[in-house]
Amino acid sequence: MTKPTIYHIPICPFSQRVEILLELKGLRDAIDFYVIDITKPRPAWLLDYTGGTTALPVLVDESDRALKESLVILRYVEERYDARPVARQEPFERGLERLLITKSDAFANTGYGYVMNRDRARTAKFRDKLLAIYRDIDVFLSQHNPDGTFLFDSFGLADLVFTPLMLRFWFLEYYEGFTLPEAIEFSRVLRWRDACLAHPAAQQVSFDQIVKLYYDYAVGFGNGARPDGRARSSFTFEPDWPDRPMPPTDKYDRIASDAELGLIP
Ligand code: GAZ
Repeated sequence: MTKPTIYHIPICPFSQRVEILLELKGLRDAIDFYVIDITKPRPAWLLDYTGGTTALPVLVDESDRALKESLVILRYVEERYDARPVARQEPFERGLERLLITKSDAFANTGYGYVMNRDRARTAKFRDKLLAIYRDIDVFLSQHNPDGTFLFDSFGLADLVFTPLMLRFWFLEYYEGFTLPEAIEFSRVLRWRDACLAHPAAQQVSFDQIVKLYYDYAVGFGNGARPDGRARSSFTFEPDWPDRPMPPTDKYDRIASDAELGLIP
């Protein structure tokens, strides 16, 4: 191997983080990307690299050493290819960047919990929790860069950590009718979100792609698992998503068949 390889799932928000970072550095070709089909069992050689865990992305360097966890891989890429820094350079600003990043796990878990939930009695709780996190981010951005768009003057490390998650949350718009209220308490975070989603380095996925591929999540089945009665996962590469219809939105009442989702080759 002459360059590092990242084993990934193209639709995964965690691997999109690394793609965005490389794009910002103008180094999209510095790392090879190798697609793993999440609907099939992981190959043994991959499990050897990870010590048995199955989550992706995983980076393998030229000396055959492996790193996992997207936030760790981001730091590695940032520090190894340091000609065009994306992370802040000043220690205090780095601190603020990390502080915002610490909010990303709860943000991800809440959004994914919300889309996967099929119990109507719990829907409002997920919505409120997600809104509370958005409000908290609004406060943070308002405190540290009230008049700006991103956390600092340009799209940086903390912004790019959240962007793939906010893009995935298109599934909340489609399946839950969730949008951020146009209220004063969300105005700063709305400006940030809109600019993150529109950033040229973050255009790896589209609305229809997210909605179609994540159908199984919306009916409660994550990570390539298949709902009962279905032979194929909505994450399948064949037929590819552009050739399939938009899925039904009534996720609480029923689970669509392979045929209805256009999953039959
Ligand atoms: N912490 C890791 C990182 O790299 O940052 C997480 C990586 C990860 O979860 N990767 C997923 C994976 O490879 C794909 S993206 N899964 C296959 C496997 O065998 O583990 C997120 C959720 C969630 C469900 C799914 C995902 C998700 O909550 O996007 O919450 C954040 C998976 C139920």
